[in-house]
Amino acid sequence: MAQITINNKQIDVPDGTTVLRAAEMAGIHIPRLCEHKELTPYGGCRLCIVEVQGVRVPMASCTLPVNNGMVINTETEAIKKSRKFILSMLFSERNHFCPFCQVSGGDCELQNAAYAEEMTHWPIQPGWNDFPVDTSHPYFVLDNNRCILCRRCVRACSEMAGNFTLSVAERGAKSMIVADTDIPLGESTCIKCGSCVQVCPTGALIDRTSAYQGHDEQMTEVKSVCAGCSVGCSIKIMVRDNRIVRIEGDWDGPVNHGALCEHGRYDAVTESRKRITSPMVKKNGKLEPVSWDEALNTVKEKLQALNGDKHGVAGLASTRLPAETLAAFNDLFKGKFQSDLVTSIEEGVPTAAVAKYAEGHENFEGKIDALRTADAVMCIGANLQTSHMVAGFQFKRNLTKGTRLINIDPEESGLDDLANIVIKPKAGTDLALIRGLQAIIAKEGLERSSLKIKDADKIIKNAVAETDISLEKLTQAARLLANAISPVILYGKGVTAQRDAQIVEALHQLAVQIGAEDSERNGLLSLKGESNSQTATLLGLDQPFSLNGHKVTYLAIGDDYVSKSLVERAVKSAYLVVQASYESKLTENADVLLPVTLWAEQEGHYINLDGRIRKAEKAITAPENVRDNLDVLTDLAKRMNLSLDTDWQKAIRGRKSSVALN
Ligand SMILES: Nc1nc2c(c(=O)[nH]1)N[C@H]1C(S)=C(S)[C@@H](COP(=O)(O)OP(=O)(O)OC[C@H]3O[C@@H](n4cnc5c(=O)[nH]c(N)nc54)[C@H](O)[C@@H]3O)O[C@H]1N2
Ligand SMILES: Nc1nc2c(c(=O)[nH]1)N[C@H]1C(S)=C(S)[C@@H](COP(=O)(O)OP(=O)(O)OC[C@H]3O[C@@H](n4cnc5c(=O)[nH]c(N)nc54)[C@H](O)[C@@H]3O)O[C@H]1N2
Ligand code: SF4
Ligand code: SF4
Ligand code: SF4
Ligand SMILES: [Mo]
Repeated sequence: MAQITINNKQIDVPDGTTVLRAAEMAGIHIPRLCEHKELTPYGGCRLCIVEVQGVRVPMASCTLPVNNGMVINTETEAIKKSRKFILSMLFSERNHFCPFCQVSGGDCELQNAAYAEEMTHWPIQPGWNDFPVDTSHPYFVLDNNRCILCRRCVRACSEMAGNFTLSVAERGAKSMIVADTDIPLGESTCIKCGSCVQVCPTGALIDRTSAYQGHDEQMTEVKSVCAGCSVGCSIKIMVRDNRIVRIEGDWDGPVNHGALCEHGRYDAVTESRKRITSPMVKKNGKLEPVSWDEALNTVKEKLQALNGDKHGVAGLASTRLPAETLAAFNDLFKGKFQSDLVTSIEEGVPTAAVAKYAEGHENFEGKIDALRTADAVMCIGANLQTSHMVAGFQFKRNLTKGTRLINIDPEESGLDDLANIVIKPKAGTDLALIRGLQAIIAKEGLERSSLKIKDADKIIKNAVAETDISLEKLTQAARLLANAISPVILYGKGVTAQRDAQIVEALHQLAVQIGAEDSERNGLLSLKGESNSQTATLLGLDQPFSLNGHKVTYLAIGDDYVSKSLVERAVKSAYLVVQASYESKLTENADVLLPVTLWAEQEGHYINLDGRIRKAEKAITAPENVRDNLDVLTDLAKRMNLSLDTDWQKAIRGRKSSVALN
């Protein structure tokens, strides 16, 4: 600990704390522009200068570590004067003609900093040089004329997204933010996560969809959870006039720490599917708008006519629906109707094998956080460049700092370019491969915990033969893993789609063997697909969807996308009830269509891939005549004199979880 004095206030702070952070702990705000709590301090804008007793020149507090006995002043006349001068310089370097800027009037940190110093004009004549404006990106515009070269965007791109697209070209006053080797952003390696836009303190990075749609103070901020995938990033939904204007990453999010991927940030604001706005019933081969009463009574009669036949109704629900809805759905069709086919849109592909193994090994999986400190990551059957991207960010950002990556995927994958070792085994040979790695580690004497493997040579030979990967390459991978201090094993659909709990067991054994799992941390993680896959699996909604003479099919699709293969299977059904938000090939074929809320129009709980149970909030109100997903199910049940079990917390505990729930 170090004892310091800031503005006559004494405070003890841990060694290594920066003066800026120490001041914050003491409740003292130091103005800053380039500094950001999720980014490495850079000391570029100099706005955070303070006076340190015994030091002649003002010091940038964001990069200055505390010293025991340090005496600091942040508000002396000299400091205030310097701050104004620094701001004047920043304003004069480029074009900051605020009236033309979309962030002017409340959302610009540069402008706000000037107002805080009671500045009303720029004492220095502004420069008139023209800098390039890059409009090639689908989601944002980069206007270098408004850039203050704080490099937050550059750091966000590398430290948050792990993408290293942005950098600074040229020097001094000519410096410019560029993508890759100074190519248009729209043609660059940018993965469109928008992190750079979120951190830009000025109007240099302009969000195309939300620009000029209102200032932050005119919007309601709803903290929620992204329903885009099983990572479960924390978000802030910015709403104005019942419209989602923008989605931002929540800096307090326990999984994402502010980062989002393209889907989480932009899908909701660029949605182009057509909403269903009225209940419909097929009459003479044509869907006709009807009242809710008529639609639900039609379904009720159809269901009651089944007379308890186990092949009567088949149910399928989206894994994007909240836990409350999934539990009610499960209780209605499995509990009350005793149907033999009640499942989810994912059919347990990402989760069933994991859940099966969990029956004997509850909570064997770890937390996403392990990725942030991993020095080696083995990625098997998961493409983090296209799916679960924010999970990928957590280690991609460290690949330039020594973290090593092994990518195991029979197909070309975006991760190959980033990996230290690329293994392309024959598809479906993962079990042999993992056992081979185990045997090599044992044979080389590198085990942290012995698996007591017999016949190692035979297993290794088999691995080489089955996978078609050389012994040298397998040995390289085995050594890298076994020698790591904090390894993580990540596996996805490429593995889980094989529906083989033995592969999960082998991966778990490997994790134990290399010390990825100990009392301190657990570096074994499966990617679970959609936002509520884990909930669906805990409810037992994870069998293949294969209709077998069922008379009625009830599809609670919500706002999910519908795959071709699902449509092909569903349209064969004798009678189709579709509960959905958007029109699709599936709704075209419905006999009854029930229009329902989408994720932001309803509230409810989600369990992400590492077992966090969190509530997504209602941010906007659904159009008239569109009803809540859960409401529709409860109303339907009520019409049949059934009362649904709403205790979802209890229902999900009917099965052992692969990951601790909290
Ligand atoms: N941005 C975005 N994110 C998503 C989704 C999305 O649509 N968009 N979808 C979500 C959903 S529903 C899911 S299920 C997940 C899927 O996310 P992941 O679990 O990461 O699955 P995939 O992206 O399909 O990647 C699987 C990889 O496994 C490889 N593979 C195929 N066969 C084998 C094999 O036999 N062995 C091995 N080792 N690998 C194999 C494939 O080539 C592919 O690269 O992503 C979720 N996240
Ligand atoms: N045999 C087998 N069955 C499976 C699976 C499997 O791997 N093998 N996977 C299971 C899983 S995990 C899932 S999630 C399901 C569905 O998994 P898939 O069958 O892989 O479905 P997708 O093709 O990803 O998505 C469905 C449709 O939605 C569209 N779509 C997806 N994302 C977007 C988007 O962001 N914008 C727009 N405009 N369109 C989008 C796609 O173009 C596609 O036509 O199938 C499940 N069933
Ligand atoms: S959107 Fe993401 S990947 Fe693209 S430049 Fe910005 S931070 Fe980098
Ligand atoms: S574009 Fe924005 S975030 Fe990037 S350096 Fe310029 S002002 Fe800073
Ligand atoms: S990684 Fe998944 S949860 Fe996170 S923002 Fe992207 S889609 Fe949403
Ligand atoms: Mo999925």
